[in-house]
This record gives sequence, C-alpha cells and structure tokens, in this order.
Amino acid sequence: MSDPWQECMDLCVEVTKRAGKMIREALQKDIAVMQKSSPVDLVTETDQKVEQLIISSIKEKYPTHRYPASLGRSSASFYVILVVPEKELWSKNAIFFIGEESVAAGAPSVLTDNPTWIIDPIDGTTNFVHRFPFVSVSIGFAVKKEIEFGIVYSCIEDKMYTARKGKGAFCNGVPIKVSGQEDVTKSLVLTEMGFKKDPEHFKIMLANVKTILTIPVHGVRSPGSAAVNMCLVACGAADAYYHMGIHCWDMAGGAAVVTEAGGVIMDISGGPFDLMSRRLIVASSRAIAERIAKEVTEFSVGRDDTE
Ligand code: LIP
Repeated sequence: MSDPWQECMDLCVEVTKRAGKMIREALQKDIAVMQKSSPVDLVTETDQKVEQLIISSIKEKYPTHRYPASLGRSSASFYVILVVPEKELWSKNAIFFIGEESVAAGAPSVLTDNPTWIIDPIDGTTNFVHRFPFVSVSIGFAVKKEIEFGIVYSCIEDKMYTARKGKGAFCNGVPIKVSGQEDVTKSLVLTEMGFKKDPEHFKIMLANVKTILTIPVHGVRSPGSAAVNMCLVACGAADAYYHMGIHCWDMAGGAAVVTEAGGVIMDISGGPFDLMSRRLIVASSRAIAERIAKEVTEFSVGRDDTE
C-alpha cells in the first residue's frame, strides 16, 4: 500500500529548507525583538514571517488544510481562522494546523484525531536573537495523536533531521541512532534553564539540575532549542533530555526523530508521553529515562490544550 503521508513529508522537507534559508538571511540583518508572555519569552518578525511562509506554502499545495476552529479573524491579519459550522469542526476529512505564532495570534491549540501539522517556525528564538548557533525549524505531523513524521532543520548548522514512522531517522540523509547508553553515570544530560515567574518553580528547576549533576552524570548542557536537543539525543551526541514547560510545537518534530533513532520518550512522571502535556524525557535507553523520572521533581506547567 502506498504511504498516504509521504507527499506531505516531501513537501515539508522542501518548505523547511526554504524556511531555514529565510532565517539565515534574517541573521545578516538587524533583529527587532518583541516580548510575549514574559521578558524572557521572545518573538521576532522572522518567527512570524517564517510561519506565514510555511503555512502559505502548505496551503498552496493543499488549499483545504486549515485551523481547527471558528474563532473569526484574529488581530494579526495573516491568521485568518476559517469560520466553519460547529458540526464540521472535527470533520473526519479535515487536516489541521497548530502553529506557535498562529496560536499566539489567537488560533486554537487543540490536537484532535485529525491529521495535524504542528509547526514551530523558529525553535530557539532566544538563540536566534543572540545568534547562538542552535536555531531550528521544527514540524511534526500527527494522525490520531501519533506523530507520523517529523522534520527538524538546524539551519545554521545546515543539519536536516528527518524521520518517518517505522522507517528510521536521518541527518542529511545519513541514518542516525541513539548512543544506547544504559548507565546514567556515564551520560550527558540536556535540559533548559530559564527564569520562571513562580519562585517555587524556579527553585525546583534549579534543584533538579543539582540532583541530576550529583547522581553524578558526566555533565548537563543547555543548547537552547528543544527540537535540536532531541536530535542531539537521536544522533548519540547526548544521552538524555528532560524539560517541563515547553509546547507541542517544540516537541513534535524532534519526538519523531528521537523515537525513530531508537530512543525512548516518556512523560516526566515516567508515564506515557503526551504531546499536549508540555513536558517530556527523551533518552538513549529506558534505564536512563526512568532514572531521570525518579530523580526529577515535577511542577505544574498546565497543558497546551487547556490554556
Ligand atoms: C524554546 C525552546 C527552548 C526553551 C524555551 C522555548 P521557542 O522554544 O526550544 O528549549 O528553553 O523556553 O520554549 O520559543 O524558541 O520556539
């Protein structure tokens, strides 16, 4: 049987390349920075332009792909949310978008069983603003809430990570595999550290880093792009990555890559991974993922589909 999503994946790789080129060109110019939810939650015009490029390119080929709900016209003129009758919202044949900047502009963030493009135009916006070289375009495509394919283009490094469910993971066309490391004391662990508005959450985040370091592990690193972090685990350059407080668009592309590279993905509690839960652990082995789940203290980050 032919692969129903291969054509979407091929388009995705091509569009992601163009998006990466746009980001590299923007790095040559002045970057105007705006704030979203807090002084450390940044967005630039490039994030918005790249998402417009991605969504309009997909819509050019597939004009019926759309946002999932009828919210009317949002304040950003590009993000025209289709008004559709209530009964058609979850229509069987519809294919939806969830995009970081579309959601910021008022589009819904709901994952249904319908095929859904999950798009982060710039994963690592803070890195982009500082020209710190881990900046990626990340796109995942989920069907029945399972990721069918994922593309992460680390566009300054020019590394194109691709993964199709059941068909392996690749970097620039070359197959990649996790390290297979089982011994946490020999592992390199990735996480992200940032200011948290809630002082209790901030304390727990820092305490978690101390707990992981004192296992001891070989080291803890923070590259600054969730999608790149997952790809670093996927190609064996790191052995684990954990994070609380990211979004489905930060996770969808990389989740496919790390899973297809033989990695383990789970919730921070050690339970099953949930794309809308805003938290995850990925690792080279179940032993390391479970040990991190045991060591890390959780704090509440809400969900992508209820905020
Ligand atoms: C970012 C993540 C990063 C995390 C930031 C943010 P964005 O995504 O990739 O790892 O520390 O808080 O979520 O906002 O650049 O797409």
